[in-house]
Parts: sequence; C-alpha cells; structure tokens
Amino acid sequence: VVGEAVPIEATVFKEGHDAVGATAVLVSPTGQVTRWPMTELSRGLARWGGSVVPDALGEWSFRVEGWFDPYATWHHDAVIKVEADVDTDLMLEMGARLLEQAATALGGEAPAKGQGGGKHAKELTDGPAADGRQLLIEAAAKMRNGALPAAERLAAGAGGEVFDLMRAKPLRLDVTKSATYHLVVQRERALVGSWYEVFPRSVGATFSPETGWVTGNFKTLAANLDRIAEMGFDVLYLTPIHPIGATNRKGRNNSLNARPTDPGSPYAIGTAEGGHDALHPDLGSFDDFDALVARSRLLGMEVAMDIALQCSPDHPWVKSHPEWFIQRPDGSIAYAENPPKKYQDIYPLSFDQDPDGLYLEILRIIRLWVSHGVTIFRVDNPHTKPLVFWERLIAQIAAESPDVIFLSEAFTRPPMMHTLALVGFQQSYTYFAWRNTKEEVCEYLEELAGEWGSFMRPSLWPTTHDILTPYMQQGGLAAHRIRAILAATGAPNYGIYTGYELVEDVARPGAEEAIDNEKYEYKIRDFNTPVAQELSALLTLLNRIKRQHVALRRLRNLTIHTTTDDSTICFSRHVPAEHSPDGKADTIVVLLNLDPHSVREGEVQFDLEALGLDPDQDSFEAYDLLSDQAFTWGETAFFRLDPNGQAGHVVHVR
Ligand code: Z3D
Repeated sequence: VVGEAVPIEATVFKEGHDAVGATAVLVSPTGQVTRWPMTELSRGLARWGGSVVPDALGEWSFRVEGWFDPYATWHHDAVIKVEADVDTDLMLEMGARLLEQAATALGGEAPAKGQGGGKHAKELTDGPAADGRQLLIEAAAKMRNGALPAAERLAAGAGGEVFDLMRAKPLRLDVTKSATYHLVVQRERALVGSWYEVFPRSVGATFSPETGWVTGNFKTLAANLDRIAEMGFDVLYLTPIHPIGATNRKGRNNSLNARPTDPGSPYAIGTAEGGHDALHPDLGSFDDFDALVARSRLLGMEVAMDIALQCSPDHPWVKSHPEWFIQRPDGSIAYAENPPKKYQDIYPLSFDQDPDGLYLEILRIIRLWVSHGVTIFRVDNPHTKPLVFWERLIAQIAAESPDVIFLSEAFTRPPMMHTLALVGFQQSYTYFAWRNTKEEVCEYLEELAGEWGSFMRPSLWPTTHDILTPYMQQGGLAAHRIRAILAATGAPNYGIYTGYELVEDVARPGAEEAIDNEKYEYKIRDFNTPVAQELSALLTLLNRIKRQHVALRRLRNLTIHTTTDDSTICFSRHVPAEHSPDGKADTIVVLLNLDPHSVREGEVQFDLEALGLDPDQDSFEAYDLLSDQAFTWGETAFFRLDPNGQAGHVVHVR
C-alpha cells in the first residue's frame, strides 16, 4: 500500500573475486525511476536485500541491478597491502584514480576551476553533489602526497567521510539488470483495518409476547452505529441484505424445518421480489440504505457488504437464466455444499454454460452497490467459483473504481487461497482462528508476514458467525481478551463479529459455531454488562493503539522473540525512521500469555537489533500501552501474565 516499505531480495554474483553490489530500481506508474540501496544479507549465499517505498497508487514495477564495485574491491586489497607495505604507492595511486572517477560520476555543477573563491564560484559549486566531488578530489590529492605517512594517505581514501560517501553513492560498473516485476500499490485500507460485523436485521430488533419479533432495519442500525464507531472500528461489515427465499428455508439451529416466523438465512438469496440487486423489504429502501452508508461514513466507517454468489430456489435467475445452473437428468438442481457443510436452502451458480452472461450480470450488480457507496466486498466462498471469473471481475472494478477492496472468504487449501490473492483479491481470511498454541501462532504469524506477505494480505478473526473454535468455547472471558489482543496486533487487518464483547461462547452441539446462531434468527444484545464493557474498552484501546502506531499497521516487519514459557509468545513489529510517515522510528512489542486457564511467568530474550536498538544497549524503556505502565527492560525481561487480569502487554519501545 502507499507508504509501505516493500522488501526486495536478490541473488547477485559475478566471476572471480571482485566485490559486487546491488541496487533496487523502482519505477512509478508514470515511469519515474528511483534507486534504493541494497545490502548483503548473507555473504556465503550471495543474497542481497533492501526495501523500496512507493508513494502513490497504481501499477508500479521494480527490478534489481547487480554491479561490480571497484571501490570495495580496491578497499579490501589496499588495506591489506599498504599495511604490509606491498605496492604502497601503486595501491594509493589506484585509489586516487578511483576517487576521481567517482567524483566525475557524481555529476552536479561543474567545478569552479580557476575562478578563485568569489561569490559566483560558490554558487556554482554549491549542493551535495559538488560537496562530494570536492571531498573526493581533495582525498585523491592527499593519497598522492608522498610527504605524508602511508597510513595517513590510505586513511584519506579508505576511511571516514570518503568511505561513507563511497558506500552511499558507490561507483557502479558493469551494471546488469534482472527481469522486471509488477508491484501493485493500493490504498492503506487494503492492508490496514478494524472490521466490525453485524446482521442488520438484529440491530434494533425487539421482541414481546404480544407483537412477537419486530425486525431491525437500516434505520435502527444507523441509530446504533455510535457504539461501534466509538470503539474505533473503521469498517462496518453487513451480512447479506437481500430478500431471503422461502423454499427449503432453514430454521433455528440449522434446522431443515423452519417455522413460519423464522426469518431464514440471509445467505439464501432471492425471492420473486428480487435477488442480488434488491434489498430485503424488512430492512428498508435504497434511500434508507444510502442514509446508513452516509451515517457510517460520517462516523469514520466504510461499509463492507457480503457478496454470496448463490441462489435460493426462489431467486429470479432460476427462472430467467436456467443456463446459470446445472440441471440433473431429472430436471432438478442439486443444493450447494462446501464439504462438510450442506446448504440445503441454496443452489450453486454454474459459470461454465454462459460465462460472459453471468459475468456481465455480476459486474452490473457490483457496480450498483459501488454506486450506493459500498467500497468493500466480503466475498463468500470465492473458491467455489472460477479463478478466471474473479480475475476478470476484480481487474475491471479496479480499473474503474480503484478504491474498491475485495476480501476473500476462502477457508480451503492454501494454494487456492494464495491464487485468489494473486488474481486480485486485496485481502483474505486466514486460519488464524485455528492457530492456538505458541508453536502454531508463531509459525503462522511468520508465514503470513513472510513470503506470503508479498501477495496475500491477511485478516485475522477470533470468531465469526460461522466459527467458534474449541479454544473460544473453553477459554471464557480470558480467551476473548487474549484473542482480541492477538488479532489486533498479529496482522494489520482484523475483525470482530458482534457479540464478541458478550463472550457468546456456547456452541451448537456437534458444530463449531455459536448455538442459536444469528444466521437463522434475530438476536437482541445488551452491551451494558460489566463483561461487555471490559471487552469493549479493550477493543477501543487496541484500535486506538493501532491508529497511533505505524508499527502495527505493517505486515512484513515481524520478529518473534524467544520466551522460556511454552504458552507465552513474544513478537515485535518495527518500522525504521526512514520508512515511517512521520519520520520517527516506531517499535511495538507484544508479550502475550496464550493460556486462558493459568498464570504464566518466565523470561523473554530480545533480539535488540530487531527492536531498532543498539545490540550493546543495557536497557530500554518499555511502555505498556494496555496498562499505562513503564518497565525497564534489557536484553532479557521477566514477565508474569495473568489471563484473568493482565493477559499480555502491548509495549511501545522508547
Ligand atoms: C455462511 C454461509 C449459511 C448457513 C447455512 C446456510 C447457508 C445458505 C455459507 C453459504 C458460506 C459462508 C457464510 N461461509 O454463513 O452459510 O450457515 O446453514 O445453508 O443460507 O448460509 O453462503 O459465512
């Protein structure tokens, strides 16, 4: 995303024993070229690395240049030889010539030869390039000055400012270049965000024995947005808002026999009144929807809507476009599945008979919602639709509405999840919810931040309306504290499903999802309980910390640190000053007890360099942003973490 440091690595070598160097070359969408230094990561493996920071949206590209470094080659030999007094004059003359060559390569204004020290001459020679040239030319002269001791002549060319300058602006010979690679740069929200998920019909719903259930709607949701916005969420995610079919409607707890009063699963899209381009009549009109989007924006939240490409048997397409479904020999259509889950209330779409017709209709639908202010789509089970379809759709929308973001809800084989990211999905759900032990969490965070991070932006959800893991079922309030902290800091994007604040942790027997699931009924929630207030306050604090610390708004800046306890993890995120929007380095350390059942204590051993500190430094100030406490930590620190009190620290390194 704009302003994000993008790590680039390359393998660079040449024949013989000469020193080589590498430079990353970044090309902007308008063709502007900038060069970024790379350093040798591993001498034995000839591996080089560096970062580039694109500063605008669009299609960038990059390549790597490998080159012969005559100065480093000379430096290596000269230090040894002059010390041993072998070929001293020869080595110093070679060095002097190199510095002169480097001075010419620096460019800048012509040197003010023979013009004395007048004002005009000063103007001509001003500027960093000219200063550098002056420095190198003077050094070359000193190296040739036989009246000085050899060590002093060598130091003039091999040390101090000259050495630094030759490192910063190396003389690059025999430059060769790699292939050119694409770099797609998107807006920050594609990487960074805090999502809050609701079922619009539940927010503001009421029940009384006399009236029965009265649905919530866009108006009651709009009237209830302040609580969510005050917690600092920046994306309001709505489960589907379209008409819900009656045929094979599901009832409470996934029952196949709905009662007449059951509202049905909002994922069973479509009735005679309309499909994916229509609003559920209970929820309100397009004007009400527009007002909800406007209110949400006013409160600082974008609206994300669900795109579930499937149909209730009552959906208009079933009649108008039978070619978008697969008919079995008896004329029936098989219901949809995502094994082991069965969706008896919906038909899957088939993209094979009329790919263009279906594509154009879905494009029309996406454009419709974009025209109503929707900027983010959470795409339901995208792995059950063709990759070429997504590639085409997302590219088209990106070309006309570059702000639009698609989140992939594909819980499937990693190659499919990765490929969905590669064909255009800006974000992806992850296996975060099922990674619970120290080993699992550390390994997964490293995978997400590592190589995967160059093409897949993860979103971490401790629970969803479909997911309530055994860990969350058994860990109670403590588990909810722990996983909120981990989700909010483990990646730049995370999401909370409403009710999390209330520790809704009872599962339907035999299923890893909440009992009395909101998918099949209305839910009224009272957030004025002590538990809800505590968790809301924690979420508020985490969202605020994320806003204030660029270190938590980046993905690939992760380092795991060693701890002695087998349930306590420690990781840091560091952004150096040169990659930070305000020019200040930022470092956050997260130290977290993952065991919701017991107090853990032990010692953490820091990789101080990864924290941006001097490895010889004895101590640093660790300011815990969760408890507003300052600690003095060193290369090691003691911790004691109580899941029923202070389960973890989110520390700002000062
Ligand atoms: C998930 C969806 C819900 C219910 C099912 C019901 C179905 C269709 C699922 C299909 C995909 C996605 C959604 N993971 O909630 O399933 O759980 O019982 O048959 O109505 O909707 O869209 O998050």
